[in-house]
Amino acid sequence: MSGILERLRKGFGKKLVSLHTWNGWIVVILALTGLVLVGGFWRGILGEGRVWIKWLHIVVGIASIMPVLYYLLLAGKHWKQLKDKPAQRANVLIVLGLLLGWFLSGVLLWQFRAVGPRASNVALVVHDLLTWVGLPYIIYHSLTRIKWLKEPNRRTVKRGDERDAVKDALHPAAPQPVYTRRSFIRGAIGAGLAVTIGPSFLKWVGDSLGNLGVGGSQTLDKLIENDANSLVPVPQPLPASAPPLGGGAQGQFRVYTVTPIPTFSNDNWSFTIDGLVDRTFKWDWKQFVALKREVQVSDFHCVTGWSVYKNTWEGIKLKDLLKQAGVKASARTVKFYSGDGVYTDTLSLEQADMDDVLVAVMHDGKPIPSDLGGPVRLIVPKMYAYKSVKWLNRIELIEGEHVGYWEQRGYSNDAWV
Ligand SMILES: Nc1nc2c(c(=O)[nH]1)N[C@H]1C(S)=C(S)[C@@H](COP(=O)(O)O)O[C@H]1N2
Ligand SMILES: [Mo]
Repeated sequence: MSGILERLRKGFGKKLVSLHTWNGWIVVILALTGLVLVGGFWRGILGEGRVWIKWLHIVVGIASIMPVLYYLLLAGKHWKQLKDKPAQRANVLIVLGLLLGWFLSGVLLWQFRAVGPRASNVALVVHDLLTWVGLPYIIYHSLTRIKWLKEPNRRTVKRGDERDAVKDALHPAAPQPVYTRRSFIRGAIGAGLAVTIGPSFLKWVGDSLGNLGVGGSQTLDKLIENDANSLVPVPQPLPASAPPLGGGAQGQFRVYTVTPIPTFSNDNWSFTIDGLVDRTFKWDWKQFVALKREVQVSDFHCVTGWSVYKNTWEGIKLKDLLKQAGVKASARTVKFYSGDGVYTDTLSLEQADMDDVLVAVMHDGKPIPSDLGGPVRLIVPKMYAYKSVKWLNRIELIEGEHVGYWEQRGYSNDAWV
């Protein structure tokens, strides 16, 4: 009888151990793929490979519910076993909470189109928050449970230990270690994590409170408030822009840039159309804001999965600019330059002829702030936003082809949403 019980108990223990191992590997895969997905560094190196990593993250993320469900089947018994171990019970609850939270927010992110921008923005903040809290917790949990740390006896100096008493007698001045080696290493691991992750964590908390829209679209307001550009005159919105025809953008822009954010004033800003055109133009700001603008409402999609819906953009139709300059018959490609000196992209002449491609000057009735590519950025609603060159200041008509910044790094040249 007791033999059977013993065997059952052992089987149960084995199940828990293998569950723990599986879960550990799933967390490792999700953590690595997740960090690669948010890291700007990897964005550049991986290019299109990112799409695969994203799918791996989603598929493994969905699969991660299996060990949780399996555990829940065993949970009653395990819970009883942990009756006298409150720390272990707390650990179980924390880990379950993390896994379920990651899973649920992850599903919302995966289904961001279906659930809409508000839910997916909240989900992103929750997913990030759990990662910021959960990952250090799990790293700490794993590091402090490495085997040799669990065998402290040889390394621990215990008060009242006879040998120590003798030692103390022989060397009365010898300092008494206050901490055991194990607690020292735990403390060091904790402090190391706090120092390496702490500052970014605090910055992230600030940013995400803004992203949650505490007090309206605070982040956008803040970006506008912190506009580093100083161009006069300030463009005046058309009636369709103020109040914005689209009713105000829904969602939050993530500020993306591959360079430091450039700053413009009347002295260093101009807008050029050149290359294979009949008439080359070089406008200064005053001339440029006098050009005829139009208003459009459109959605903005980054390939990395976030969108901002119902933006009311005001600007000059690319089509009109090209008509004004007169495109030569030998031209095939429209090349866009950013004032950051690095970023470029292209459209074919046919794509550039689409009615909704806009050289935008205003967003929701206000000048586009420097962080979001102001004073002038390109908007190509039917394509992913990497086509939307920020700080646009030159359009060149060229004969051949040109491979844009992200296209050189693996993104498709046709960026249709
Ligand atoms: N000059 C420049 N333009 C750019 C980028 C950039 O890094 N530099 N990033 C592109 C990408 S990938 C996206 S998603 C959008 C992001 O616009 P936002 O920073 O205003 O949110 O700008 C696009 N245009
Ligand atoms: Mo993007």
